[in-house]
Parts: sequence; C-alpha cells; structure tokens
Amino acid sequence: MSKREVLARLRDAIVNLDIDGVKNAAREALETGLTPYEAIMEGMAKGMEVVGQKYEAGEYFLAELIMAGETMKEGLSVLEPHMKAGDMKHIGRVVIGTVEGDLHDIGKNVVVTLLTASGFEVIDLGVDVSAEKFVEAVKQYNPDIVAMSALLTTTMVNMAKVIKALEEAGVRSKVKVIVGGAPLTEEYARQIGADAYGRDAVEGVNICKKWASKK
Ligand code: B12
Repeated sequence: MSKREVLARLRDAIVNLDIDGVKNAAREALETGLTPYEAIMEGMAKGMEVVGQKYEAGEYFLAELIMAGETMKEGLSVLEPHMKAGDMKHIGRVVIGTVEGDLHDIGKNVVVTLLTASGFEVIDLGVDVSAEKFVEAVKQYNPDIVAMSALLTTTMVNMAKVIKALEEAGVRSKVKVIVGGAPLTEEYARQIGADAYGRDAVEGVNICKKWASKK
C-alpha cells in the first residue's frame, strides 16, 4: 500500500471512530516507512479536523467527539513507542488541568487530544489542580499557554484564583490563559482576566493555534 493510501486510512479511521481500523492503519504506516509524526499530523490529525467540522455542522455530537478522542489515543498508543525525542516539531507548549475541587475530566481530555493532534506539547496536570500547582508547572515547564477546565459553578471561581496566583508569582504576562467548561461564559472569562474562552474543544484549540501562529 502506498503512503498516501495509508494516510487516507488513518484519516478515515478517525472520522469513522474505528478503533481497530486506526490501530491497523498505524501499524501499516510504520511498515510503509511513514514516520510517527507524519502518521499523526498528515493522517490522524486530518481526521480530527474532519471530526471538528462535522461537530460544528451538527452532524457529530459530543459522544462522537469523545469517541474520536479515544480512537486517536489508540492510534497514538501504536505510534508513540516509535517516536524519537525531537521527532515531533511542536508548535507550542500547553499546561492544562481541571481546577481545584473539580473531578470532571472528559471535556479536558478531549481538549488534550485535539491539542496533541494539532502539534502542541501538552502537560496535563490532571484534575483537582490547585493554583499553587498551576504556578509551579508554569515555572517548571515555561509553557506558552495555560488552559483550565471547570464543570461546576462552585469550582469555576478557582480559575480566578489561578490567574491571581500567576500574577503574584510574576508569570502571568509570560502565558496566554484560556478557560473552558460547561458553566463558563465569554463574559466570565473576561471578568477573571483570562485571554480567551473556548465554548468547546474545537473552538479552544483553534484559538490556541492562532496564538501559536503569531508567536
Ligand atoms: C460525567 C459527569 C460527572 C462524572 C465525571 C467523570 C469524569 N471523569 O469527568 C462524575 C460522576 C464523577 C460527576 C461528579 C459530579 N458531578 Co457531574 N456531571 C457529569 C456530566 C453528566 C457530563 C460532563 C461531561 O463529561 N460532559 C462531556 C464533555 C465532553 O463536555 P464538557 O466537559 O462540557 O467539555 C466540553 C466543553 O465544555 C469544553 N471544555 C471543557 N473544558 C475545557 C477547557 C478548555 C481550556 C477549553 C478551551 C474547553 C473546554 O470542551 C469540551 C468538549 O467540547 C455533567 C452534565 C452535563 N451534561 O454536562 C454533570 C455535571 C457537570 N455534574 C454536576 C454535579 C453537581 C456533580 C457532583 C457535585 C455530583 C454530586 N452531588 O456528587 C459531582 C462533583 C464531583 C467533583 N468534585 O467534581 C452538575 C454541575 C452543576 C453545576 N452547574 O455546578 C452537572 C452539570 C449535572 C447537573 N445537571 O446537575 N459528574
């Protein structure tokens, strides 16, 4: 099979949410001599773009977005062991986490997958992440972007605490801050001093991509 055919298979497997198909196509990609980077960016990520478009067009819903994320993860699990450090040219670095007191991570994980597929290096701090942990991670990893998720009205206030802590630590101006999660609004994001609000993962990642291209 030609490289082009394998890339098309990778793309289609993501669009069709086909876990077995994506694993097989990822193995074929390696056999055909594609690099894992090419398989991700020119194959699976193209599929993710189509999934995003279908979501925006109302053809796909959240369930498909989550499944596409899972499918992508399965494909990555085949390719990752074959990736050499420095193989992947990252377009930016993102520190992400669900804020303190909040254990919801399904949406955040979709954001992580889409960011990774778009070429970002993502440091995922997980759930229930305190302001101190965000600040430590910013000092340690020197990211371009800090992304926060909250699904509870009682925890979204903790996003403001993180931004304040970044200010107090003198690192706020070094990063762009994007926030997301079901209870948030554009207005709330502005009010707490975030640089952007992502209504969903697709919009959020598009904003991050725009920032990366302006670097
Ligand atoms: C699944 C779920 C749970 C699971 C979480 C499992 C997990 N691993 O995440 C469990 C069962 C653990 C849970 C627990 C609780 N939950 Co709950 N949960 C939900 C549920 C049903 C779905 C959330 C979800 O995953 N959606 C799917 C994802 C893909 O969507 P999403 O998270 O919104 O993310 C999308 C966008 O928001 C955006 N996004 C999200 N994060 C970010 C970040 C950035 C940077 C960007 C750009 C975008 C972005 O992109 C995503 C994809 O497009 C919601 C109801 C609902 N329909 O939202 C209630 C809900 C969020 N839960 C609720 C509650 C009350 C609770 C509990 C307090 C219940 C209890 N009494 O114990 C606990 C709290 C636990 C805690 N401390 O966090 C309420 C919150 C009410 C409120 N406004 O505060 C909701 C709304 C249900 C309800 N109607 O009452 N929950």
